[in-house]
Amino acid sequence: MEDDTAGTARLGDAAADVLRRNDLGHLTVAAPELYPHQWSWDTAFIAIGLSHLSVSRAITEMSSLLTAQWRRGMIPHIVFDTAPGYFPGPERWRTAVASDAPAGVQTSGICQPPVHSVAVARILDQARRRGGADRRAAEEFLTESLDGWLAWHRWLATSRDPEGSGLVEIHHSWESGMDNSPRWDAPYSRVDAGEMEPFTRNDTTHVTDAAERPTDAEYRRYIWLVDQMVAARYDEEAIRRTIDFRVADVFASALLALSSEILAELAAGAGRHRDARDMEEIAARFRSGVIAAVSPRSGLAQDRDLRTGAWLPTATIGGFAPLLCGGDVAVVRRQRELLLGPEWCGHPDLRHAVPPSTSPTSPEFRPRQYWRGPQWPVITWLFGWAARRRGDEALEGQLREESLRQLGDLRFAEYYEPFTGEALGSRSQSWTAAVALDWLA
Ligand code: 9YW
Repeated sequence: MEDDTAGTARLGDAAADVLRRNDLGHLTVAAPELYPHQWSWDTAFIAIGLSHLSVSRAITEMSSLLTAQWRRGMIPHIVFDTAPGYFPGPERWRTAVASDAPAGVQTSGICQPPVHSVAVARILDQARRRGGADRRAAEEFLTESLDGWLAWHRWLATSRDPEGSGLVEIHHSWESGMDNSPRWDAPYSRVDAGEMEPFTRNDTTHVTDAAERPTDAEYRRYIWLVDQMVAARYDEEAIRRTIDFRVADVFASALLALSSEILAELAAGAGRHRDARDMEEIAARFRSGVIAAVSPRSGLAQDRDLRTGAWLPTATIGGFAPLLCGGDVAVVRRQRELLLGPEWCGHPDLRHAVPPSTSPTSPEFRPRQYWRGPQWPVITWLFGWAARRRGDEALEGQLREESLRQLGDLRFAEYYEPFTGEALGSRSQSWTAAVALDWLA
């Protein structure tokens, strides 16, 4: 058997190789065939991985995402490159109907969770450790890009929470990053996709076992919502009045709280004290929103269907939002126990003790199907990173060790079957390789 050092070096080399192969120069595709474009939250994780290989390449990744920012502040969930074959592409998103879409670049018309300041801070840390030209480049990048990140957070805090509830409203499950999670089953059951322009999916030609992807019925609803947003010309108020899916997302809200806290630190470091205070306020508001959404019975945070007012109690990884943003010591303590307990990472049949996307004890759990059960390395990393930030090195260490064991198959899969450890979905997925590099650093 090879020793640990050789295994570690092999994993690091293989991960770096994935990022190199997926690199188009100005952006890294999320995955070689299935996702041949730039995705918003993938970019942040990819840049974190890249920062270990080249600080300047990591900066390029983040800058190229920012060039696609919409004029009111939204960072779009996809920035399209020229490769054909992804559906829905620009022709279905039709963002030219919007009044604030950027010129000269094609994007989708929705957003994804805000994790970008985590990447900016990580790049800066790495660059300061290296010093010299890297340090200068990263500090310059922070000065140049700060207004963009601030505008993004302000847009989320206003357009996506006009009433100041402390929860981010989403209009499509793609905005949560967890497309077909059972978190969204109840709200989707009220989305009645009617007559629509026909379409052909491409994803199932790349992932041969269609059972690992969302169903056709789910896709019809996904595209129905896209068409509804186009009809509303991507005007946020019009969308809120007309769209069939309006949900308060606790996981995105926790990430907004956490990222705003980090952005406040970055702004303060750059001498921008008023902006820092604004970000602290946003962090505090969304942290409270997340804590207020915790069910005293289950201990998990709940999303809320804003069309009916109903809380959504399904036991998914989204419920651990407080472990990302903190805000209540007792809630966090209980969640830590739950996460490590038999309904989650401590389930006796798991191959690797990392969080499944849905609890294996939940009736909605499906071990092979996308966000309905499989383990996603990027999510494991996020919980590990947040634990370390909170000072919980024991939790971080445990997640890191188990995650590295899982990634030792060198496939860099999009997601993994929790009981067998089988690689599922896309292989050579960029953000999976990126988190492997960061775990190893
Ligand atoms: C799709 C790129 C994206 C992720 C999402 C994930 C998936 C795209 O892939 O969505 O077409 O299904 O759900 O979180 O950003 O990796």
